[in-house]
Amino acid sequence: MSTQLTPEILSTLEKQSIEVPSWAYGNSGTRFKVFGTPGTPRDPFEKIADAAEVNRLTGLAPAVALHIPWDLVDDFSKLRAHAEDLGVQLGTVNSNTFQDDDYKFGALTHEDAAIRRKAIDHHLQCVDVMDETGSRDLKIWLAEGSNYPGQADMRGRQDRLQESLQEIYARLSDDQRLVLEYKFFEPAFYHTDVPDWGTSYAQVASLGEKAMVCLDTGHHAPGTNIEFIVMQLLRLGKLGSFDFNSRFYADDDLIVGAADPFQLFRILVEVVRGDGLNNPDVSFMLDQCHNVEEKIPGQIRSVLNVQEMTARALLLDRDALGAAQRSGDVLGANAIMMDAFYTDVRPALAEWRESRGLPADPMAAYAASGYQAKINADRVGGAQASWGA
Ligand code: PSV
Ligand code: MN
Ligand code: MN
Repeated sequence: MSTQLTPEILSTLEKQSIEVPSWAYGNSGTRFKVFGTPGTPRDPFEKIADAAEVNRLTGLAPAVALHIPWDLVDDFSKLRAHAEDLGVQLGTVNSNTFQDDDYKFGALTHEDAAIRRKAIDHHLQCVDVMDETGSRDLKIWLAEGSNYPGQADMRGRQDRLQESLQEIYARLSDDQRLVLEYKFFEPAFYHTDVPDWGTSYAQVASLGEKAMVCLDTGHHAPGTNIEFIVMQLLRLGKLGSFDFNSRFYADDDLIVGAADPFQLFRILVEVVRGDGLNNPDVSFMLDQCHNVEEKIPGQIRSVLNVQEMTARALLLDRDALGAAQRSGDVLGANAIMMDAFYTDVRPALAEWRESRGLPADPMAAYAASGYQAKINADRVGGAQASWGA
């Protein structure tokens, strides 16, 4: 076994888990076109089966996030048993207040109490689902905001948001949490009600300990130093979860680590620095769509990218870095970071996977498994699941 990855690093990597989103397995696209693909799941049970395949081949993805109502089923205990039979768990429950005409001008922030009531009730229903699925986290991303200056009373909306969140928070049991995701724009273009980590932090801090911030890596303005935000939220004890993905322009939801592997490395360096790795308070999730590539291999590639970059972050020589920082050795400190980043850990990880009974190359193993051909043949008829249905 290669000595590059020490036993200590390997035992840390062995504990890593990354939750995958049910919607990654459905068809998705842009506002221009959603491409259908053979073998796409037709219901939540089939999405879970695909997610379980990712876990079987990588040992990295033991939980699947659900989206309500897209993944609504009559009996969640059956879905839970189905997941457990396949070796995975049902994870975070995502609410959805962005596909209903009533929410055109807001949901939890709406001026009309009846619409706020409906949006709060939807979240309470999500917590009911969590009770049945055994999920810990309710993830709230809100598509609320305005398009034109003067259109909305931004201050009043913050107040109503807090009131609505308080009611949802009060419904959580002791072992459940709420994570509030921020996003700087889209679908609203002038103001967004939870645009940044500061707003999310302010909203959740006044709720209580069970409310945390969700950081989606694709939800920042270009050039934002995301690892600084990671550091700060960890320092404040309020980083509840990551939605990992990558982006070139906006909320592209591309494969994590594909657009900017160095940024992913820098984020993971701060995660390790702030004790956020394998920390139950800090969930690692993917929030991605696979519009043109195959979905299951897309998810396999994604969790492997997170694992690879975590290994590189763990290789960082922190003692040497600390010494360089303290002595003002600017270039020396930077060289230590770059040494870790440029270390190719792929052969060592492949060897290590094999030693644990996993395929050395999970992508190749999937291609050889026959699973895709089987689902292509089996899943004919019925409506294919898509992002949004
Ligand atoms: C919309 O921006 C979004 O991509 C958010 O990141 C959510 O996490 C996701 O959809 C699922 O609701
Ligand atoms: Mn997200
Ligand atoms: Mn997003």
